[in-house]
Amino acid sequence: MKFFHISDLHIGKQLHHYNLKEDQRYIFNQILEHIEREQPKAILIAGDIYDSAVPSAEAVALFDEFLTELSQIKPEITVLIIAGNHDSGKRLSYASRILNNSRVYIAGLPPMTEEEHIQKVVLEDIHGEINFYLLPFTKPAFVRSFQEEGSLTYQEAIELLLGREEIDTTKRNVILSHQFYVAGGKEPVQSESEMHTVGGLDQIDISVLADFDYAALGHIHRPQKMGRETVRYCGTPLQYSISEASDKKSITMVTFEEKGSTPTIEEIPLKPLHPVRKLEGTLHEILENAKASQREDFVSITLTDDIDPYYPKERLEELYHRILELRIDNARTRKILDFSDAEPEIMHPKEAFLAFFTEMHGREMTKEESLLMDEIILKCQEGAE
Ligand SMILES: [Mn+2]
Repeated sequence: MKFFHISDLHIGKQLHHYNLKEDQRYIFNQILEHIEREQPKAILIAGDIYDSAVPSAEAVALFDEFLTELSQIKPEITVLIIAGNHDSGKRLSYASRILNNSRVYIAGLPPMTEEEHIQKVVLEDIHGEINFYLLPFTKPAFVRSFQEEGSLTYQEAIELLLGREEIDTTKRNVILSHQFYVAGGKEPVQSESEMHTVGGLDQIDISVLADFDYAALGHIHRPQKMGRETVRYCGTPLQYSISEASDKKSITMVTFEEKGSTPTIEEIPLKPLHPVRKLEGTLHEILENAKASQREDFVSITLTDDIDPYYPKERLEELYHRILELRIDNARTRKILDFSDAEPEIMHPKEAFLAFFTEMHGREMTKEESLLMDEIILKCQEGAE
């Protein structure tokens, strides 16, 4: 059986104030094309469907569009969805029982009462059944009702929930989970667009997943295996921060044969509409090397000119239409950073401007310029009164 593993769609997310709707639609269409080509039996979406617990109408419409198109191109596909830490489990599972009729299974919240269990979806192939366990993002507080006294760690909460299930290890078992997993104390490689608790309290060792032949993880935005090949974060479908500029995004495709055999795992590359790039150099170098083909890309530019260039943003904007940030890294900005802890000093406006002018131009003001500045400051002060 072949299935796709994706996660952390973060529909509705903005990248430095840029709306990513078109970028997200573009990437969903690519995922749909790969589904048509590869014909997986299921698609697993391991949490963080939306970027916020209360997604915008636009975000909900975009996910609806994706599911609708999916059901048109491949009506028999099974869609397995869990909530992530960014989602509201309750909202996400709205109408989930009706959706089961369309083979869409959504687990918003983990079991919270004695009667409830982790949602299990059984699919079949020529080798028999595969059990898919849908474990949404879980906080220790969610499972409080199972615990008489004392508080649980994240690790204990997940152990408790998995311990309540009778997992038939003679069959193939797959889990969808959205947590911060570590492998023997080794943390996953992270990026700036994730969010987890400080101090590592949310860490869970992958040993809790020992009964599963494959763990489809969400939460960490870089694709990577955790410990063994079959415990994997698939990563986001798009670059969601500048720190992900060199990341290659992909769909993780898993093909299972009989129980006990190693599944085949492939990463199908996804190509963004507007890649995120980091550029560094003097203004002249960057203007000189700008490629027309990258004009629409998201760029983070670091200028290294010794003397701060004049109106750099305006000049760069002629060649790059989506500038995420513009930084200046030279002796002056480094000097400012070095002293950034010091108490700010309040200077006379003229004095402050003189210092600024000298830094910008690398020379003192002429007598004429200085007199002109006196006049300007006087006018400003009169105007303020
Ligand atoms: Mn996420």
